[in-house]
Amino acid sequence: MSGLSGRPRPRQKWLRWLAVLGLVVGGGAISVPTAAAHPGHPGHEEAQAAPAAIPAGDYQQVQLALGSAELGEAMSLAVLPDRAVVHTARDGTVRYTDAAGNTKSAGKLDVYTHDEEGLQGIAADPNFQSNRYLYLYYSPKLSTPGGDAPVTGNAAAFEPWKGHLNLSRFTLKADNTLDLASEKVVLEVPNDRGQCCHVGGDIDFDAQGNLYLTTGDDTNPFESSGYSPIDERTDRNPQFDAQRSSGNTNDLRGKVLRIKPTAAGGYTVPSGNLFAPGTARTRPEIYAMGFRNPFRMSVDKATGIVYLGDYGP
Ligand SMILES: [Ca+2]
Repeated sequence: MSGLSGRPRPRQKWLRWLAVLGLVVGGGAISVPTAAAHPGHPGHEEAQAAPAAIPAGDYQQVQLALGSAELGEAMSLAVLPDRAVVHTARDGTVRYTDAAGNTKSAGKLDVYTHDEEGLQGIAADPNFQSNRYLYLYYSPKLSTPGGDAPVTGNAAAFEPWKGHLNLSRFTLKADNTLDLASEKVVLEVPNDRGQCCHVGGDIDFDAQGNLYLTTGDDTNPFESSGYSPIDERTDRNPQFDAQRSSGNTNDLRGKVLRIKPTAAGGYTVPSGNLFAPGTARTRPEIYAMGFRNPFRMSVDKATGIVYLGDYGP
């Protein structure tokens, strides 16, 4: 899974998500075994405790989709009111699996896919039944150069690699395909492209209709010997310093963001976030911060408690 490793390993991803597709529809709550090799952090794997056993009787596994033709490099999913499932693949494909297990492509976004970028999370609007809105988090193609960004250089050298991710709202048409022309970009998350890692990108709603989005620290952790990536060398690509993102109160990366989408396609900021609107050098969308790659998240509707999986040592 790209959230764990420096380089995507598609086969492992879809194998894992195959299991998740079944668990979600069968029982609601998800528990997925952790542990995959993390090449940048030797010993990390061994340090993890064995996961607690899941009482088998609490879960029902229903296979909905199988194999790369039906899942692609699977990333995330949302269950619709009629128990159909919409799911994303990193190459930009949104797939629709009906409750009987028939899968089809619902559309494809044109995405930038260097390292872990591409299409990430998907969520259905709380009023999906009436408005047919889906929210997607993805890297639009833009005019970013191909290949890797330079590791060292100056600001001018790094400038072409500035990009962003979109949190966008789309309408799912009556035939269960995505209306690409319906896109409303709700929120842009500026980032740096061409270097690994950590996009985050899970989306969920609480019972008040607030949207929660996780964002990764957009920082390469593989050249700091297992310590925090806080490289301050001035000729260094900024993507080796998480102080600019995860540790920055004025940046949307390495965070849980919490906003209230509006009917027009924008958003307002609900009260109770980390920084009151108007506070100098902060972003009011920030609900929690200091994360590395908060790759999976679920908001408990009854309590508002956010359950979060932040990958990393
Ligand atoms: Ca990056």
